[in-house]
Amino acid sequence: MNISSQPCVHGRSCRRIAGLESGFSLLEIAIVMVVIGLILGGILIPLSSQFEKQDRDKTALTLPEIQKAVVGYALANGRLPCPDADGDGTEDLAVTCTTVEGSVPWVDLGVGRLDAWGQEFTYRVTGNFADTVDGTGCGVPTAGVSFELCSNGDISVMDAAGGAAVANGVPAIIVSHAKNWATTTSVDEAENTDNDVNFVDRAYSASVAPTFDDLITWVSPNVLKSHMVEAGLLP
Ligand SMILES: [Ca+2]
Ligand SMILES: [Ca+2]
Ligand SMILES: [Ca+2]
Ligand SMILES: [Ca+2]
Repeated sequence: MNISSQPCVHGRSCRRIAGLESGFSLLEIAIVMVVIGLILGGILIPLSSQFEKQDRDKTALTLPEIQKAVVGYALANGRLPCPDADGDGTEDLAVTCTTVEGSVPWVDLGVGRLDAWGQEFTYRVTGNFADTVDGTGCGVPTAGVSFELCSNGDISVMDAAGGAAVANGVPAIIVSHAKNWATTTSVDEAENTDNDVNFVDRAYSASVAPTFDDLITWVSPNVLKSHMVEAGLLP
């Protein structure tokens, strides 16, 4: 900008201001970029948190539906469903379950296949609650029912890997591995992917190690048995 070509009532002041303008231009751009960065960060970070919350809320509503469907399946069939082992949504068994941990058999249960992040729910069951053998061997079996009032599940839920018990004797559990499915390095989340009877259910944490975003629900053995007794299926 040519200062002398600009109309100016106060010539000396204008020259000083114009000089400052050309000196500030780079600084101004930097400031504007920082401000835009702060504004975008201030918008996008809460926005992504909001989207994740929506996904978590949606999945948190689906889990109890699956839990109810598992109990309903037991009322209709006298046993818990086996997991789906081959990805077709139907349980896989021949007398005993093909695998005790796999996917929720969503076709048999009539529930949604995927969580809000597009991943199948993990489902684990105590094998002798889901086989076609009456009872579990703890008492006199009832014909047509795979478990008894004295039966206990083999799944344990803890508040951390190697931590305190949250629930014991659980016959069936359903897990959404949430946003970071299969990429976790958290020991508490690894406990939910290592295909054994121990699971962790604890508070969400995205920043403090070990992080945790899994969503979990399980079938209480006592709730299951009380439904079976109410339905006249167990004595
Ligand atoms: Ca199957
Ligand atoms: Ca059985
Ligand atoms: Ca997870
Ligand atoms: Ca485990």
